Amino acid sequence: MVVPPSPEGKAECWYTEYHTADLRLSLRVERFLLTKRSKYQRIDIFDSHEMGRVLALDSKIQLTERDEFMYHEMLVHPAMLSHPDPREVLLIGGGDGGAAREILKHPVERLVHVELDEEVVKACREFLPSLACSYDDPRHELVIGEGFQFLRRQPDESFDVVIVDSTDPIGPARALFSGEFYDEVRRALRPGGVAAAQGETPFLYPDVTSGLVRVFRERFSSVRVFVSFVPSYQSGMWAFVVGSDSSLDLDRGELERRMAERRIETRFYNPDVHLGLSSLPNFLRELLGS
Ligand code: AG3
Repeated sequence: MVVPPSPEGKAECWYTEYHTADLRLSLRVERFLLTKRSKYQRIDIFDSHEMGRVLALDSKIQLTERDEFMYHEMLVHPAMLSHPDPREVLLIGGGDGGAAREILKHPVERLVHVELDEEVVKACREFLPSLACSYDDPRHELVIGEGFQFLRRQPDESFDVVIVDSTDPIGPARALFSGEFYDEVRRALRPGGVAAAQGETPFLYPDVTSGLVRVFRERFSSVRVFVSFVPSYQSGMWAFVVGSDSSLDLDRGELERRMAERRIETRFYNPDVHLGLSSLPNFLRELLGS
């Protein structure tokens, strides 16, 4: 294969992810650090020039060091701050550790973290220490296994918050977008509990986002959709869904008070972002019917 030279005349290596048959994103690679096949998937970790270190699973970019805070903070803090006193939290997926890192910024007593693929945890502990930094925290209990099965074995009302940090709804992660799965999530939540999940891109895959929102609305009396930015994901526009049977209508003052009380420090999230990004643009009001 002939590698075309870069504008500076150097050989180039690009990592390309297809977002649709007609749209793709490419990152110029500095060097590959890990390429392996686990029992479940192919794991790639590489350094890119523009976005820092990257984790990809089955050729789908899961995170880049440069923009992961925009994803993990929006997955975790709207849900955690919507609960007045989250003590026991369940995290499903997110073996890279980014969501766990954000959850443990809150004064929780216990985080039960269920991840399918031990090899992802191992790889991220070695190559992505800024994400996989809470595995040694005594509050962080890692369980290697399947999230759905784990939930089925949980007694009712075990957790204050359940957060789902899944891959795209392909293969084993498809179940994590289903009504049956959220029946279990709901059962595992204590009264006033809060559930949150990543909702994919409503710009490119509107049916996936609206399907997940429907699943939440059928199960929780209060549902909020946050639409944020993650430049390295498909289209850059990303949804996060939060549901509860308690009101999710917190005002700025209450969010600020909770954030200050818990001494949460963030780079992306703040109460104004919380309120602004849960106000949907018109094309999404039409899609999601709100
Ligand atoms: N999980 C959602 C990533 C989806 C990106 N999809 C893609 N590139 N095709 C991210 C997990 C990070 N903890």
